Amino acid sequence: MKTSTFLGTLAVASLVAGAAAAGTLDEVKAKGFLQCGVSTGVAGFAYTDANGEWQGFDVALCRGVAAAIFGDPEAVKFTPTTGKTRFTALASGEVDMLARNTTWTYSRDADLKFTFRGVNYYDGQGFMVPKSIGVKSAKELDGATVCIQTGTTTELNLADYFRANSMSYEPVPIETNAEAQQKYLAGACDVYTTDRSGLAATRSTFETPSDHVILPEIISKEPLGPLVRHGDDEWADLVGWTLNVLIIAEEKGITQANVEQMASAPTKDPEVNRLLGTEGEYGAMMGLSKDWAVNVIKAGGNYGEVFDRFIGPDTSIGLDRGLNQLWSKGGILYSPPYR
Ligand SMILES: N[C@@H](CCC(=O)N[C@@H](CS)C(=O)NCC(=O)O)C(=O)O
Repeated sequence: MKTSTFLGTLAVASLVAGAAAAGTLDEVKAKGFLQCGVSTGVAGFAYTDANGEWQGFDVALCRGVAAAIFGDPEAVKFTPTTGKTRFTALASGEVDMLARNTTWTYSRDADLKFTFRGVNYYDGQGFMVPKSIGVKSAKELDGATVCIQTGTTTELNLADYFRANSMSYEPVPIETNAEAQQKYLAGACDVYTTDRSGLAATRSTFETPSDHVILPEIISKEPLGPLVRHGDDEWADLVGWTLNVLIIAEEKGITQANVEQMASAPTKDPEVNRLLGTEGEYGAMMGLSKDWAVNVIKAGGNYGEVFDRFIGPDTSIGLDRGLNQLWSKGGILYSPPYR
């Protein structure tokens, strides 16, 4: 009896080990597409275009991972998630990864059991108010009604900030950015608070963006990045290195336009050669093709190109690179070496 229970346990253990060995990459390959969790909609970051296609800075990361695996940035389906639903969607396996302005925090690692493998946007929390109310600083917000998305770090930082400054506020809880926008414009709250990138994105969709000001205070660190479930390091590697490829490509001047030409023969830069597969067998280490990084860069260009296309100074969102500039140009964007 004991022996058979023991053997039974062993069988289950080996089944589980087998399933774990199959891993997310094999599952994704088997179904033929990546299932990527994004937000329900934030201009520039994740939105559907006139053709109903998902686009944006976060969406580009999903497309990069799809390109890494399948050589095809279209081999991805998107699941819109709110601040609240995103973590259950990932934990339950409904999505293979999240790329959705999600802040890397201790408890999301240690308690929720997720793995963040990099930051695609260094952000911080801010406040937006209608210019007409004449507020110049967050310190003047005592007693304000504040639109705030539930299930976010935003909620927690807001409470900390008001308490630290001995101020009170009345929260107006909302589920999605669209709802926040609608409530804020209807005057249901005096203030909208979220990541500053989200404020810029939301303001860009207003009829008269200049009627609204983003206050100077940045009350938190919000390192936003892609995440996966704990327990599949190979999958975490793949997602993390897809982001790293985009960063290294910018460092090395590899662009969507020149990547094929640069990959056609070895260059004088050994790291470029390793990255583009003209030297070594680096793709195989992750179960990918030799030219996987070429496909990632071909999908939407390097980090800087993706930034400029969707959220940069020449877009309606108008974000500066700031901290998200390469480390070699005064920012903190930095990838470990590809070797
Ligand atoms: N970075 C914060 C906040 C993330 C968040 O949910 N921000 C809102 C405001 S921009 C958002 O993305 N909304 C998208 C949506 O409602 O779908 C977190 O990880 O908790």
